[in-house]
Amino acid sequence: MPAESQRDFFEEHGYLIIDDLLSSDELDMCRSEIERLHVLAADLEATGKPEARQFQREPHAEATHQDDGLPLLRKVENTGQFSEPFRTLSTHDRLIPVIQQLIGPDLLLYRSTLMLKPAHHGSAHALHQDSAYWPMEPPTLVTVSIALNEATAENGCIQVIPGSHKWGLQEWGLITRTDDAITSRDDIDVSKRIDVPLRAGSAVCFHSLMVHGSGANQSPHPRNTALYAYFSPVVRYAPKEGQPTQRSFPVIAGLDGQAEFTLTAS
Ligand SMILES: O=C(O)CCC(=O)C(=O)O
Repeated sequence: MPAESQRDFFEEHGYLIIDDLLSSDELDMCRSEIERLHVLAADLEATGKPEARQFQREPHAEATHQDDGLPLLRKVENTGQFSEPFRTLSTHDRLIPVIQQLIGPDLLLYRSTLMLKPAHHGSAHALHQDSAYWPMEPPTLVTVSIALNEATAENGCIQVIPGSHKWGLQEWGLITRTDDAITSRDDIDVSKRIDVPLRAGSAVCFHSLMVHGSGANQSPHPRNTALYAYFSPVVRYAPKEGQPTQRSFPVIAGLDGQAEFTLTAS
């Protein structure tokens, strides 16, 4: 799709698919890095290091460990801190021009996360808007979720309600993550929800007001994704009471090539 049509599609529907973003070599590298991060999680836990908190265990699995003895994880936050390959992936040269088309040339990174759904275990993620939880205004961030394995309805691919980024910011409460969670709200027409299946290496970008979630993994295949949220420096940091008044974010593009940019609450 030409760049201009990509932007039009995103503005109309709130999401955009990028087919075949990663090569098979890049996918292999991501998969071995995920294995290394599981080993690291086990080490950090065993030695009681505070960084272990960035590695979240799958909350609804009966087992605590995979068959190979490594912890059953559902999420790794701030991957750039622990992993050079996942830090580099946030600057991928086929991805960044697409994000720049959507929100402009200067890009900061709000979040870098691995969302892991182990085979048979990965729990669902109830519908929500990311901006309901993020202290950033206006709510115009863009997240990309890169499929590191094939993502299907059976293994819990992303689900979206197309056009819901135009609903405005709403309250969603605590995000339910049980096996069958769809939404904790009774006023949402879930019949409009669609699955976004992706080939391994393809990606979906979505607006931070897009209503989205994901199903449980009921399949024998893992569903692992690398998730990055970007924003333009027109977005302000608006912390809630008790949160720090300043926060620094990695610069991904523009802003005179500086490594980090610090935002202060106004
Ligand atoms: O990747 C998923 O399963 C859902 C992720 C998600 O909705 C989020 O982190 O906001």
